[in-house]
Parts: sequence; structure tokens; C-alpha cells
Amino acid sequence: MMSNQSPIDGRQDHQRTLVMGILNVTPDSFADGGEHFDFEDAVRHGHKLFDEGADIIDVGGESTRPGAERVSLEDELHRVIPVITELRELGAIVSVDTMRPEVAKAAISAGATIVNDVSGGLADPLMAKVIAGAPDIQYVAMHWRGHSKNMQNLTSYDEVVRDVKNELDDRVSELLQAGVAPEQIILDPGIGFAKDSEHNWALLRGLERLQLLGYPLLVGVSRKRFLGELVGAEVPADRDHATLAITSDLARREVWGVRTHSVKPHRDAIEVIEELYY
Ligand code: PMM
Repeated sequence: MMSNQSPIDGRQDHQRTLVMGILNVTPDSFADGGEHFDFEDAVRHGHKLFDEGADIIDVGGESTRPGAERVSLEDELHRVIPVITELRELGAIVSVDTMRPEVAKAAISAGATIVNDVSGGLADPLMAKVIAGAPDIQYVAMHWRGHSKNMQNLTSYDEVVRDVKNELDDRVSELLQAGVAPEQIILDPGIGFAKDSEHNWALLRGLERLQLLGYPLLVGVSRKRFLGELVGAEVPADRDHATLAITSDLARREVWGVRTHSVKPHRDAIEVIEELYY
């Protein structure tokens, strides 16, 4: 049975897995080829994600594709803030995908209620302070070891699930120490970030061990390369069926949310899992 509680409240007995629709406002994003770079296109795509039932729309202005260069603060603000303002007017729940506390602050002022930080606060220590100062905001702390430019050189693990769990635990300690409330925190294993394909599969198999940390989990596998390697799909959009298989599995395992490029098929798959098991 669905409860009446807010769909983004991470702490209750059973809650269906949420779908976070991806809106990359970048000329060089990993999986959509910069399709939504133009403001009008971005807003149009945001409307589409909303109409298809996205619980959250994740607006990002900086590509984190392996090897990507950083974007300037000004460019990032210019890309994401007008789009967030527009989507809030539509009534969407918006998260901002950023590592910069300045962008997080401006996005919160524009109505974003979730900050999705792929660096988990490591890229800029001031991020934790911003989140601590905004107690109504949820914060996704992803597992990360370094910027995209060199993250593929940071893939050495003794035992990947244990190491990622410990490193996420360190992030949590630092966030709590900065004054962030436990209820604000959502963790993410950072699939594809400083990880090779085997690491990604091991983390997906071992998610229950990360759930033991006691925080809701967000997982982003949508169109990522390791899926293309498995099913022989060079083109990112051809990895959608493989992505959907993982969403179904994650919904069965009661993961808090999935971050995906398409929304409707994922909502449908989650509906099926709900009907079968919950
Ligand atoms: N992956 C990307 C960007 N942001 N955020 C979270 N929380 N988790 C992820 O796995 C994640 C992310 C890179 O993928 P994209 O270029 O397709 O957006």
C-alpha cells in the first residue's frame, strides 16, 4: 500500500522507489550528447520528464563524463538557475546536480529542494555548511574519488563494496560534524565514478551492505558504459532496456531512488514490482 507521506521522505517502512529524471543542461553530457543544452530545449525536456511522472527532476550544468573538463561557476549558474525556476513553476520537485556550494545556494533560492553532489562534499568543504544551514533540503552524497578528468586513474580497491562503504561512512561523519541532520542524507555508490565494470557490478550485487549504513540509497546506472559492454550497445540510448532491468531489481530491493534518462518505462516497471511484492 502506498502511504500518504511525502514521496521524498526517505525514512518510513515501505516506499516505492522514486524516479529521478535526468536533465543535463550541458553541451557534452555523457549519455544524451548535449541534446538539452539550449534553455528552451531543456525546459521542454523537463516538462516531458514531469508529464511522464518523474518524482524528481535532476538539473545539472556540469558534465561528469570520464575525462570532462570543469565548467566555470558563471556558466554553471547561467545554465541551471533559469531552468530550475521554470520547472518549479510547473510544480516539479527539483534537485540540482552540482559540486559547488554557490550553485547549491542559488538553486535552493530558486526552489530546488535536493542537492545532488557527486563529490559527496569532497570537491568543496563549504558544501556541508550550506546543507547544514538549509535543514529542509535533502542532500545526495555520492561516492567519489576525484574530478572526471582523472577519475579513471583512481580505481584501485581492496574490496570494492567494503571500501566504498567505508568511504561513504567517512562522508557521513564529516557531514554530521558540520551540522547536517541524518534525515537530510541520501547516499549513492557512484556507479561509473572511479570504477571499472567489475566494480560497478560488484557494487550493484552488494547494495544491501551499503544499505546497512542506515541511509536511503540513490543509484544511477542509466545508459552507462558498463551496460553497453554487457549487451553490446555502443550508442547510449540503446542501453535503456538494460537500465530498466536494473531498475526493476532495485525496486524489489527497496532502493530509495533511481536516476534515469527516461521516466515512463521506469515508473511502469516499479508499478509492476509494487503490485507483485508490496
Ligand atoms: N551520474 C552522473 C551524474 N550525476 N548523480 C548521482 N547522484 N548518481 C550518479 O550515478 C550520477 C549523478 C553521470 O551520468 P550522466 O552524464 O548520464 O548524467
